[in-house]
Amino acid sequence: MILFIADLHLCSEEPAITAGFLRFLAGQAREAQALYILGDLFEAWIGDDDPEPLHREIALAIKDLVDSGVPCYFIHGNRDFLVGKRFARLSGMTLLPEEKVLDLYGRRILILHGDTLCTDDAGYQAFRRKVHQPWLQRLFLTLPLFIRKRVAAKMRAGSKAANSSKSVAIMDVNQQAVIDALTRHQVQWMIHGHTHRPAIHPLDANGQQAFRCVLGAWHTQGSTIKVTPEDVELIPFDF
Ligand code: LP5
Ligand code: MN
Repeated sequence: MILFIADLHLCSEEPAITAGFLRFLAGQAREAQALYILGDLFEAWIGDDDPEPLHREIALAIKDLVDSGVPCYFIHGNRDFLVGKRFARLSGMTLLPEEKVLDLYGRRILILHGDTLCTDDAGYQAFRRKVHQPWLQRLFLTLPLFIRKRVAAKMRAGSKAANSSKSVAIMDVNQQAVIDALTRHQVQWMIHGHTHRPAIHPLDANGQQAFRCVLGAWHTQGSTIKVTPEDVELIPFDF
């Protein structure tokens, strides 16, 4: 059994979510053969050198899971795309590229955060191209922490303001982008997060039955996708 989660948005202001994640790591995750975290584990990430105690607590809890024999993999989200090698080493997680195909019990599954599928959101895609430039990220990471915190807060405020005037449809995935991704990787399954609209959507991709599985965000409940030899299940659970 393989587990997938995304969009926990951990931060020190939401201790109930952190507690729920720590229970998940010490409990149901121990039964898994692997755990995949598909982005936005953290509410915002401004560099591995941020001394925020929560980050160390989370890293050590993940490390404990990895040391117990459950490998843990991470794909960056749009909030924590700056998670780097230092945090990966501390937590024992393996960082994956933004799209990865897994072969699980004979089922090929594309995994990704999901933001790249939201191609109708031109404003976001332009923003993403900018902040994904390696030179800009390197420059950002050289800034003093208090300045990085201010920039991140400005971005979060800008994002909230922009989202309030965007339609629900614009902020969901674009159907053609989904089909293109399935076609590019020659798969009939994908698992992603980001949209916070948990569901398993059957769809037709080039005349073939395909499935798009969307993880839920962790607000008042946890959300996980469980892949077994028989099934792919979306499971909400209490903290
Ligand atoms: O995150 P969420 O759910 O609010 O909305 C996302 C998209 N927004 C983002 C922006 C993030 O929230 C910001 C995270 C910052 C953390 C790390 C800082 C590291 C900086 C590194 C620099 C190299 O991802 C949102 C989508 C939505 O998902 C749904 O898909 O719509 O996209 C936007 O809101 C983008 C806007 O359209 C334009 C962005 C305005 C940002 C203003 C920038 C001001 C910068 C000032 C800097 C001095
Ligand atoms: Mn996201």
